[in-house]
Amino acid sequence: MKNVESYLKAHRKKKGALLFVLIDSENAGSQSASRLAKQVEKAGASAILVGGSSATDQFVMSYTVRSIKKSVKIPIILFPGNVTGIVPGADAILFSSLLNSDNPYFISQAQALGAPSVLKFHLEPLPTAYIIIGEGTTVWHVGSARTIPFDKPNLASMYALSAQFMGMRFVYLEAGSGAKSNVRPEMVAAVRKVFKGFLIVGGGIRNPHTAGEIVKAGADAIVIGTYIEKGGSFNTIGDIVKTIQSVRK
Ligand code: 1GP
Repeated sequence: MKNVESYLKAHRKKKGALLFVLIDSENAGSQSASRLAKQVEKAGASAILVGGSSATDQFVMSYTVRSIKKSVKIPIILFPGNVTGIVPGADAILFSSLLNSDNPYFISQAQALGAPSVLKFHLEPLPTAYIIIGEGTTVWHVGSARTIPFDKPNLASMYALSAQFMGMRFVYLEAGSGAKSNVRPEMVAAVRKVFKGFLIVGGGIRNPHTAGEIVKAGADAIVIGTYIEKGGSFNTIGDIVKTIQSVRK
């Protein structure tokens, strides 16, 4: 797909809010990944993210991307946890800087190392401020996050405003895969107040109610991974899509 950013913005406008589904190539075999992608596309997902902070096997990831690509029309967006998350065959990449990391590697060094591959593989870079909320998750550990407590919306909004000033067009508020708590709507609302770009929220979202509250607070897209990975129902995914679309319309 050409111009994923325009596609996302147009769909967001048309549908109200979008669901992205995260497929961790390390946990899903490529066969089941493509089956899963087909089912979530049918349930109304607008994009598939492939990656995660513990998905480090490039061969498996590349194979997974290619097999998903054959099964769905919605864009495949890489969601790399490191330079090893950059593989050919996807449509775009969340070209992210982990703004609240204590390790400069995750803020700008991995990006410099990975940029030539993004160019070589013709991946559309979506400039993303990645902000980690809460602690105890894999991404929190791997990314050396100076984490933002769930009850400090102001801190998140400061980072989001800096992202806005630095010209980033996407912000991703991340509670972490399988997080016990999701990012609170109050924090989403605080970020929405200052950030004009495309706002993604993920981590620990498992039901239509939570998804709806997060979208009502201002998210443009929510991300769901663990719920589906653990065999969650596709009917619930359909309900989540319906809920988030109706909230914003
Ligand atoms: C993780 O935000 C995504 O990077 C999705 O989180 O796996 O908890 O749905 P879950």
